[in-house]
This record gives sequence, C-alpha cells and structure tokens, in this order.
Amino acid sequence: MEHYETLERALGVLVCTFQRYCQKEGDQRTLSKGELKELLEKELPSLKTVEIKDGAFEELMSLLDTNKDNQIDFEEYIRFITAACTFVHDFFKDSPAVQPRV
Ligand SMILES: [Ca+2]
Repeated sequence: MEHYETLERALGVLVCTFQRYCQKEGDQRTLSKGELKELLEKELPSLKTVEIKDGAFEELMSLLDTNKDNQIDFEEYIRFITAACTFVHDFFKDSPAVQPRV
C-alpha cells in the first residue's frame, strides 16, 4: 500500500463508521444515544481508560447534540471528530513528527 493513500482511507473510515452505526436502529441517518455509546465503546476503546461513567456520557451527548433533537446527525458527529483531532494534535504537537513510510 502506498502511504499517500492513508488520508483518503481515513476519510472513508470516518464516514463509513458513522453510516454503519446510524443504521442500527431508529432514524437511519442519525445516531441515537445507544448507537453513539456503542460507537464510542467499540471504535474508540482508549476512551475506556478515561472511563465514561453514565453522567459523563449524558454530558457528552448533550454537548454534541447542538440542535437538541436527541440524535447525533452527521454534522454533529463531524464536529466531535474535529474536536477529537484537535485533542490528538495538541497532545502530540511537541513530539517529533512521524516520518512517512517510503
Ligand atoms: Ca442532533
């Protein structure tokens, strides 16, 4: 695999992950609370070390659900991904850049 395809693949993963979970129950275009929870637990397992307690999850859900319809639509999901990317970027900004594999 050529390393320059990685970002394209990452974009596909971001979109496909949302689509896979939002189709599990209820509205097929949005994530319910249960779907969001499952997505976080299965796709971002490192969050477990932070331990999402029930109260913290409710808080995260209400932060992400900016139009307050109790569903996470794609735009709201992408805002969460942006925040997560910013967090990772800040976390690693003082580390040496990872060299692309040639
Ligand atoms: Ca919403």
